[in-house]
Amino acid sequence: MILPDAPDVIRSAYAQLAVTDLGAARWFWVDMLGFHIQYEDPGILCLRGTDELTHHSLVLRHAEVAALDHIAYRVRTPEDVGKAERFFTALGRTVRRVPKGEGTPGVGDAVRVIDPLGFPVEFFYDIERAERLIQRYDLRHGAEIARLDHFNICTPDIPAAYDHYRSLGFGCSETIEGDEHELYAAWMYRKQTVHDVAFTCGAGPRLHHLGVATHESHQVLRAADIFGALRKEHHIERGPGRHGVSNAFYLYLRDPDGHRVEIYTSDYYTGDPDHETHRWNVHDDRRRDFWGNAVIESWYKEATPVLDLDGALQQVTDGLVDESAVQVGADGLG
Ligand code: 4SX
Ligand code: FE2
Ligand code: CA
Repeated sequence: MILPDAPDVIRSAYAQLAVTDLGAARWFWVDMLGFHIQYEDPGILCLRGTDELTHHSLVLRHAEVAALDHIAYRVRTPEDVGKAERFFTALGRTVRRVPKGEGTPGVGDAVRVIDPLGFPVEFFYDIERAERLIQRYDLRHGAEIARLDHFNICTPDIPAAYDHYRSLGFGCSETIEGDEHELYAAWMYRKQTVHDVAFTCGAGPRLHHLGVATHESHQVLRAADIFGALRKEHHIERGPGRHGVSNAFYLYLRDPDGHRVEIYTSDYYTGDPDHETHRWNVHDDRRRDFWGNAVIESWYKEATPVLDLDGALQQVTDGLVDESAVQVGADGLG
């Protein structure tokens, strides 16, 4: 089948999470991580980082069950929203138009789909602009989050995820592969960084984590120190450390509902047209932590369930490969 043109995706733009206690979520994301509130209404908070000039990069919506409501990609032009609609319709997927005013606050006409991996994904062009806070040093607090960097999703079939995102025009910066080049994980991008989306093999569709960027590694360390000082160290799951893949400095936290977030800084430029994929062997114990520190089991196994377009929880399918069972030092598992 010849598919219609793929929409021109700019970047991973925002995620909307369902949270069971908006006050607790606000403490975590606003007070501790340092997101700024752009819009607030009973039941919903729209948040952004200091560098973001659009309305939000994270939306927290109150619900009975914690879940991923949807992830969203911004596209280059209003016409690309129609392209997304035609592209996913040709794939036989569930596709829904969400006119301005009926979807997420601040976002104009959008299209929501259940993609071939089972994820609820929005494509939009139009979004309200926001005030520049990059030099409002007086407003900075907590981890001083600058922007959303990436989505990491759990999906059972990594080659299928790779093929789908290739068909949407994504490049591949890095992979983790077995001895026969079987894919355990892949990092894919539209903006000129290591990734907008990465795949962790496991039961899916589930959201593994949101990656949010700080400017400097000391902000990552400070976030960990603040959680420790407040006796809230149980929110720290993995790190701080240096990733092999991406070279970023990182810290994984769990929010009050268990949604995972990675504070991430100092990856690299990938924008040259002949940028080559960097391939890690799954037995290299520097791949997930460059210093060879163990990855704990919860990081491989636990993730956020995802909703369908009607707000119902989706079933998951088990992963085809289990990286945590591979015998390497960096896991301390297997
Ligand atoms: O654990 S990995 O070093 O493979 C890794 C995980 C690299 C970059 C990421 O953003 C990530 O979540
Ligand atoms: Fe990440
Ligand atoms: Ca080791």
